[in-house]
Amino acid sequence: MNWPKNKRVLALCGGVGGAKLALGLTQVLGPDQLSIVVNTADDFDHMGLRICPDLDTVTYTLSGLSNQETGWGRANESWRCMEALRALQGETWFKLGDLDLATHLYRRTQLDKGLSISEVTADLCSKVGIEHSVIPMTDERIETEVKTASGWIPFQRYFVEQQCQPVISAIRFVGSEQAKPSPGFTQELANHDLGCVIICPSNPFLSIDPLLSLLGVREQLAKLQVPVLAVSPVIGGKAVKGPTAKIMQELSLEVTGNTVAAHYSDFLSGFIIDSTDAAEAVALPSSLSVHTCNTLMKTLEDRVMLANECLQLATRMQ
Ligand code: FO1
Repeated sequence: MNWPKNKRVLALCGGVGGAKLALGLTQVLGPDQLSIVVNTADDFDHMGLRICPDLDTVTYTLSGLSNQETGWGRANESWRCMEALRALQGETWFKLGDLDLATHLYRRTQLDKGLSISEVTADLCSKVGIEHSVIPMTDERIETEVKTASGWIPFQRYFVEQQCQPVISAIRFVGSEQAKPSPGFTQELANHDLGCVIICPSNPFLSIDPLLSLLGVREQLAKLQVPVLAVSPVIGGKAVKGPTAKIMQELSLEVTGNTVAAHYSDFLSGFIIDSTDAAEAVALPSSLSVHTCNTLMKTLEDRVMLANECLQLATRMQ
């Protein structure tokens, strides 16, 4: 797929699922054709560090440093610090590998010098050889909380400590009411060379909604005159990874791609669903350009293929 050299693609992504398609896009688009805006609402303060899981997942994935099994953290990791911390009865519920700790310690020192999350992310990306722009959605603090029977709890306590067990009845992004998109995100949305927006197959409610909750983002996406595509994170009534399906059920939503398309209906113009869900296409709004293909990304080739399918759909829609 030869995407026009002078047209930019803006990818919106969360953690593991989104990072896979982001990697595929970096294989077919040059650094001046692609920017990736990443969710930061999973970020939290932990033992004096500022943990940015989705930014680190994308950075490690694009630089080939990521742990392929878990999708987060680094490959060839060791856990000596966690073992020593456990001996001290310190907090070990959130596993920080020895190599991963370097990222967190370095980020801490840079933030303490007054750099923004955007500046630190650009620095970290250049240090690991990433040429594409990886842009935090905002430089302000937004933190996802989920409402459970025991009240509102921080996202990582739900996701990691409680392994997504609690039933949730609501999700909120503390701090997002007045939070602005980061300078990089704002610039990409306003870029005259923007050719299309691709919403990666991340959890719409936990990973994409925080981006959409930032001041003016939904409105700007709705005004764009270029294709705004999403890849469904639901295949065959199940989510590929993580609590997407469970959350949809708990929010009394049907676990189908149609629910995802409806969730983005105010700005979506293209939708990609898996071939096994082709029958669902008839129930999608006729205003949507729908494409079916393999959306399950097991290999790098799958990631590249899906990236090309997205760009081909965007090209057909122009
Ligand atoms: N996920 C877990 O399930 N258990 C962990 O101990 C854990 C540690 C961790 C450390 C650094 C990091 O960047 C991510 C980590 N994750 C862990 C994943 C993380 O909670 C999720 O990737 C996102 O927050 C959800 O997208």
